[in-house]
Amino acid sequence: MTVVYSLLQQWQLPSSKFLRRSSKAGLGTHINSSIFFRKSIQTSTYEIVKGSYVPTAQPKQDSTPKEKPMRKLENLGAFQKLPMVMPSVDILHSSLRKAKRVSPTKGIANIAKRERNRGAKQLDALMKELAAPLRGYIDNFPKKRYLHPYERALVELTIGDGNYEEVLRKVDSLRKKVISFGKEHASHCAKSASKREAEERLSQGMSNLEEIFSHEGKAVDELLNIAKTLRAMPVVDLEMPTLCLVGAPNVGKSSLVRILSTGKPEICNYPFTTRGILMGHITLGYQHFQVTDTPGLLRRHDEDRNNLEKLTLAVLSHLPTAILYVHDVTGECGTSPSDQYMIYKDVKERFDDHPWVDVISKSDLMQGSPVAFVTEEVDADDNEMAQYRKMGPSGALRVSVKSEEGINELKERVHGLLVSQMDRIRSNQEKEVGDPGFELIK
Ligand SMILES: Nc1nc2c(ncn2[C@@H]2O[C@H](COP(=O)(O)OP(=O)(O)OP(=O)(O)O)[C@@H](O)[C@H]2O)c(=O)[nH]1
Ligand SMILES: [Mg+2]
Repeated sequence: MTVVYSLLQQWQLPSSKFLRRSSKAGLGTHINSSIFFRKSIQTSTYEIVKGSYVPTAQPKQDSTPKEKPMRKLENLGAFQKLPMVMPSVDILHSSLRKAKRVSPTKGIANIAKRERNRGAKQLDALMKELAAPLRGYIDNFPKKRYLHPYERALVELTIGDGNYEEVLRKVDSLRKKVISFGKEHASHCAKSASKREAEERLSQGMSNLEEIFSHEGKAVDELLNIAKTLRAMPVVDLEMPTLCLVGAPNVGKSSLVRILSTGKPEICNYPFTTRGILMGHITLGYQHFQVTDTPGLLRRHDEDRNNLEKLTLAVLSHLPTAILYVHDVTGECGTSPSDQYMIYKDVKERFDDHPWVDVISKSDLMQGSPVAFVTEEVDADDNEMAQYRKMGPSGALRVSVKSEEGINELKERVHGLLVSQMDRIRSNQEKEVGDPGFELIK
């Protein structure tokens, strides 16, 4: 199985660019001192007034992260670009460590003034160190609506409908809370009347921010797990022909994936062994192809389908795949041939434009007398179904992974199918190049 983890991305703190700020001239003994702030505290809205660190009125800025301009994502791969999320406890400890290292502005002789200056600066720093990574996540996790439809379906079906947005919303609400409480505590501390009061207010502010972050930081940990899950999704290359195995549960799809490709999915004699989209590869000569194994489909309406079945339909709907449809007419899989026929008709009708090959699996079990479902009630008038029950759809190839019957021929057919898929991809690309999508002004 190819599962690509993006290990290269780094969790990004704001760059360590320094910003030079001048203290307000003409006030106190330290009038000409210059203060260097790290970028993470560069937007500080404080100034030195009579030796104290005091918040100033600033033009109000909307601190809500701006939504990035709409981008049309026609390619897959958004999950490999997700930012690395730090565990909330690590963000908290590193922020506390950095904030405690912030020293008071040089040149303040008065002890009380120095202490409140230190307290306000440390609280300000803690607030910004805690909020900066959260803002990075909000900005860099893509909005669901800008994802490729296939990746959007993966988010909905694997993370749970609405959960992705909900977790990002909780992270943003934590960020806003940290900023609001941080500002309040820093301002409170800057107004302390004595050294002792400044120390107490600093300690109170620190514990309050720490408590908020410890309590609500689990949203960050949830985001970390979401990113892990999404990054572990198989990587699909839209330009490489892809064979997709489809059929009812337990018909032998994964067994064929193992024989045809590098994919090594789990095989068991119960339905829904395959619980996600798995990817294998086939190399024939110099040509490379992808193979996806999918969860089985049952005979039922779309609104009753489980998320595993929906994943299969998402692959067929959003990826340009060739279909290898697997039928088990022995009924050994647990789904009757009549039900398989109905599922097949439905899928065939919906995805008829995909290159397609039908195989009847488990041919070794068909050697003797027909195994199962001979007593199954059949509508005598439905000849097509009667035919299907005996030998599957017309033109289907009989194969067995046990006796290896038909496997070589299957490989040849699959190769032919994938080469025709490759031609389709190329001709689509040529059409796109020929049609730039805008009119040239002569
Ligand atoms: N006799 C026989 N059994 C087979 C053959 N192919 C698969 N099986 C068995 O059928 C059962 C199901 O095989 P899988 O490959 O897991 O089927 P699947 O369609 O991937 O199943 P789900 O992932 O649950 O949808 C297993 O017990 C396999 O050993 C075959 O050619 N002959
Ligand atoms: Mg399977």
